[in-house]
Amino acid sequence: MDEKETKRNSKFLSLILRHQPEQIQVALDEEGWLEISVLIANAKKFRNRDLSMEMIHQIVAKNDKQRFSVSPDGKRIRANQGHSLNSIDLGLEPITPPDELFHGTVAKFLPDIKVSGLKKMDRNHVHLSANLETATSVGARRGKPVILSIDAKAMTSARGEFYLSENGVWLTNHVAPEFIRFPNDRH
Ligand code: HQG
Repeated sequence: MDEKETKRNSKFLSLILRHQPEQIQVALDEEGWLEISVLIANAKKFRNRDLSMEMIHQIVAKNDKQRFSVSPDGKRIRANQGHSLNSIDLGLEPITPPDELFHGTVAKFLPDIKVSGLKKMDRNHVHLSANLETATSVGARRGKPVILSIDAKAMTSARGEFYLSENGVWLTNHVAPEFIRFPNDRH
């Protein structure tokens, strides 16, 4: 698989494992797992896409953001985060976050975020990161990045819960505006 094909297949796995498994007539289990053999067979049958066990293991191992995991027995695969299917519960336990987390977005969303906070939008969680670089590249997907700082410590004290995905993305259900510091806020 060359780099282009790897990327194309990785996007296909994201589509099936996060958003639309029905595209190849499969269902994920409640924690998001799918049998790799079924994935390969149905990708061929319904999309005429040639995947192999080796290619899938290569994508899982090399993926730039470690988006996927293979089960300990090597038979199943799931996306580590980013789902829009609300039937999926990754089974993550709440964990104490660093005092400060970051979220990268763009200016046009700020008026809404100032009023209603950070919402999950089409995904199952709000995605946050522990470092500025990641937040900057997440925001840059949509234009000039604007970085919001999240007072995770205060949110935790207020009983907010955080989860850490297998690939290091911090997840929560909602961030209320009072826990967000906007770039032009005085401090
Ligand atoms: C914004 C990628 C208006 C939010 C990335 C974001 C990440 C609001 C957009 C992962 C809002 C949702 C997630 C509100 C939030 N009003 N806009 N109240 N609250 N927003 O893609 O965090 O490559 O669902 O700021 O790297 O951008 O897919 O979330 O701009 O890790 O693996 O609504 O997706 O990872 O967009 O990105 P998204 P995100 P992958």
